[in-house]
Amino acid sequence: MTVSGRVAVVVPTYNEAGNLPELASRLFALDVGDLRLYVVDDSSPDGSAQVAARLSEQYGGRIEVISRDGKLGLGTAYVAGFARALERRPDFVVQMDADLSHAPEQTPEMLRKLDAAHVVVGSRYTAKGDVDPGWSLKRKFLSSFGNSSIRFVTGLRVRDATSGFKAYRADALRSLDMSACRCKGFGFQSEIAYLCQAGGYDVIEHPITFMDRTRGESKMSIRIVAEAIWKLTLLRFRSF
Ligand SMILES: Nc1nc2c(ncn2[C@@H]2O[C@H](COP(=O)(O)OP(=O)(O)O)[C@@H](O)[C@H]2O)c(=O)[nH]1
Ligand SMILES: [Mg+2]
Repeated sequence: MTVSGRVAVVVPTYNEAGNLPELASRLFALDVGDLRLYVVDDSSPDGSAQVAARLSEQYGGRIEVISRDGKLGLGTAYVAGFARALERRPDFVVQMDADLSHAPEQTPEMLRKLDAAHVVVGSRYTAKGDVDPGWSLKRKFLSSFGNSSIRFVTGLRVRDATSGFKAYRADALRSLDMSACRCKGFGFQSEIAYLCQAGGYDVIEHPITFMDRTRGESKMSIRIVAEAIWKLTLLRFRSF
């Protein structure tokens, strides 16, 4: 069943030139009526922005590239990308990673679930959700421990509190005050989930299997994780 309505997919990129062609081809093959892709690139040295611009020509201008001057972080990339995407008045907005860890094929089902909720989170930690079968026990433990710690400090009810794969009704996304977001890096994923919960929106989860990237490198670092936990703890105290 075709998903009708205008869908904006926002994807931040830093050195994802090798992943963008497959991402675009899988997204534009979906049974979604009107889909546009917004690539927010931070002057990637590997020329991701130029690759995105070439792909836009190939896909009839359905890709918009937002180029920033330097590596300013995933959180601020999303704030800029959402603002640009909302200018065109879409019905729905999707956020996902560029590295194909989030399967584009899950998007239509997540959009359909927006019939019954304001926000749908692609979740590893709900029934039938999973992580890459190649993950070691140690990595699984660290990921689920990190997730539980963040849920504990923030009071987030969503089981996958750090997921970067989400679909929003555009009106709900537009109403969030993202200027209040403190995390420049990946803590933004939890911070925006927190804004949705605090705003009283219905947030439901859709099971996904998170697959490791096969091209390029992760930008995750201890510094980024530490920033997330520290700032999310402050956020929790501010809200009292
Ligand atoms: N524009 C921008 N994108 C970023 C930045 N850091 C990470 N990304 C992108 O955010 C997504 C998730 O990052 P990734 O390194 O795969 O994180 P991981 O999956 O947690 O290891 C990918 O599409 C990255 O290219 C950044 O500073 N700026
Ligand atoms: Mg990744």
